[in-house]
Amino acid sequence: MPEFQTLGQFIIEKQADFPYAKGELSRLLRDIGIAAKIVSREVNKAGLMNITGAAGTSNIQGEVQQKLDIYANEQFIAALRSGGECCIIASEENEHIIPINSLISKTAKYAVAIDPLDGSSNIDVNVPVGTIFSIYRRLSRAGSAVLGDVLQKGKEQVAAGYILYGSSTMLVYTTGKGVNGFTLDPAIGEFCLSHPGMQIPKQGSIYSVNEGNYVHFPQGVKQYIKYCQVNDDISNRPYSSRYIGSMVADIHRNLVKGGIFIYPGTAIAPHGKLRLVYECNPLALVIEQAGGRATNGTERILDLEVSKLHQRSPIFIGSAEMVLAAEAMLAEESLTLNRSYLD
Ligand code: AHM
Ligand code: MG
Repeated sequence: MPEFQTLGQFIIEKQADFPYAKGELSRLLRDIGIAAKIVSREVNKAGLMNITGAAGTSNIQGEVQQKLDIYANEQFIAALRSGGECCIIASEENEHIIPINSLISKTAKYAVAIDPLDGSSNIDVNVPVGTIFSIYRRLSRAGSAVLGDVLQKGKEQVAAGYILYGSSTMLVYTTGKGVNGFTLDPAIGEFCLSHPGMQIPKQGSIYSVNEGNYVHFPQGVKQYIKYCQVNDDISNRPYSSRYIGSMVADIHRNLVKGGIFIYPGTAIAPHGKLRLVYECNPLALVIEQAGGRATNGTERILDLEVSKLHQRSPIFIGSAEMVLAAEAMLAEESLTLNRSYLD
């Protein structure tokens, strides 16, 4: 008997929790796991081969595409296309949705949104990167799938997760019944259950934010950062500041150790930087399922209306009590602003 349960065995076992399931979601998760292994192999070769650096193109956000962004995008699309369970893909790297028009996918039930390689500007310097994925049940009934199939509120996700290409490669996912983490054992080429039933501590002592943007932050965020830095034995402050600049890695660390990740809106970029459909929503589902909290400062991320594929949202995500404290300071800021209008 192997010491660890593999991802494949785990998925099949969990399928029994859904008595009417026909195995489509299980197969879709398996397809994502296969693409993850291929991308992991390539990421681990970065530096040895001519696969790092910019590809000479930009994506719809105007961001420089790295060669590995394009490679990861192709691998996930190919795996989802050939798997037959996905009818449409939305990717950070593609301006428009990618309908999958094969005979089998016409009846496929699931829509997938992905950020194939998040934080890829870090790849040249050997810093962890990740893949983020989000799965919805298809809403359209017949013919080709449509944009509305992926533009659903985050709370409608049937599964979501991420792959972290770090010191080891991990796949962490939820189907709405808790969060489980798997580590890739390179010797056998399998993801093995290493972190069952992940729970984020209610209170942590790490805050993650790009403080270089401090001057542009709303007053409430500035106040929360100052609060994190104040000496207080009872609440174990000052907290540690940890910011990798790879959202998956920052959120994974905070999930394991307890902490808050913040990417706020600013006067220059009121909606922040991170994308709702394939970055904020999937990570919000994972963190909520692990007992944490994710908001845009005032509203739950998973309840936000989605109107555009590449829509951005501010995000405050992590240990529930830390997110609540940050929200309270933002609320105080808007109260003060309202009062000054009335004066
Ligand atoms: P990307 O999707 O282009 O890789 O950008 C997303 C990344 C996140 O992983 C990370 O949290 C953030 O950008 C860092 O942005 P910044 O450099 O502004 O702090
Ligand atoms: Mg990204």
